[in-house]
Amino acid sequence: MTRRKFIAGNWKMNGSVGQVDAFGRALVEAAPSLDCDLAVCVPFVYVERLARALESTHVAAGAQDLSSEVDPGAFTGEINGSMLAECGARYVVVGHSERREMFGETDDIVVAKAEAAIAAGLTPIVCIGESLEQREADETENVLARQIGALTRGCERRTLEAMVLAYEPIWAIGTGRSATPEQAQSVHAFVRSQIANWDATIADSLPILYGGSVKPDNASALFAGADVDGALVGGASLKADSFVDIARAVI
Ligand code: G2H
Repeated sequence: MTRRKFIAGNWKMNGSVGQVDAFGRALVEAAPSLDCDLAVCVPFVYVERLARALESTHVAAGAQDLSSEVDPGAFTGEINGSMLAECGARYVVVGHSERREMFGETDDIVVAKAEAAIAAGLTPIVCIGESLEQREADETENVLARQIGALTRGCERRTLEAMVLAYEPIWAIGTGRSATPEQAQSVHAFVRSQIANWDATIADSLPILYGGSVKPDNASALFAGADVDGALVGGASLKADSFVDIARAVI
C-alpha cells in the first residue's frame, strides 16, 4: 500500500503569540505547494489561534498531550480531548518520551490517552523509542516490542486503525544526532512487523513517523526508507522555513 507522507511539528514548550502568527502566515503561503499531510502540535494555549490561522490550508493544528479522562470533572489543570477538538485540534501527541520520563507516563497511561484522543475525534500520534542505554545493551527491539504490545493489547481496534506511530530514539532527541537512514528504516520495519503479527492490514496502512533531530538536510535520506512515512519534528519545526523545507524533502 502507498502511504501518504505525514510531517508533524512538535513545538514542545516553545512559542509565543507572535511566533504562531508568523508561522501561520508562512504556512498559508507555502501550503499549496506541499504534497504531504501536515500538522503542527503546539502548547495548549496556542492551539485555537494556530487552528484559525491555518483554516484555509490542509495543515492541521494539534496539541502535545491530553488528559486520559474523557468526561469533564474535578481534575485541576487537566485538558480533555473534547476541549482540544473544540479549539480546532485534529492531532495530539501521546506518550512522548519527555512525558514518559519526566512526568511518569506508563504504557497504561499512554494507552488510556490514545483511547481518550480517539473518543474525542482526535488522531493520536503515539511515540515509542529506546534510550541510549537500552540501545547499547541491545535492548531496542525488546523495548519497542513491549511498548507496541501494550498498544495492541490495551487499545481498541478502531484506535489502532486511526493512530499514527512515531519512532523516536531517545538518544536522537534534540541532540543533533539523528538515527542514520539505515537505522531508522531497520527499526521502522521491525515496528511494522510487530504490528503485522497482530494485524497485517492495520500494519500495512499504519503511518510510522521518525522523530529525533530531523532537519532539512537529513530529511530526504530518512524519507527514502520504505517504512518511514514522515517525521515528527521538534526544534526544526519552530521556524516555518525549516519546517517547510522538511516537507519539501518528501519524495
Ligand atoms: C523528538 C523531536 C520531536 P527534535 O522529540 O518530537 O524533537 O526534532 O528536536 O529532536
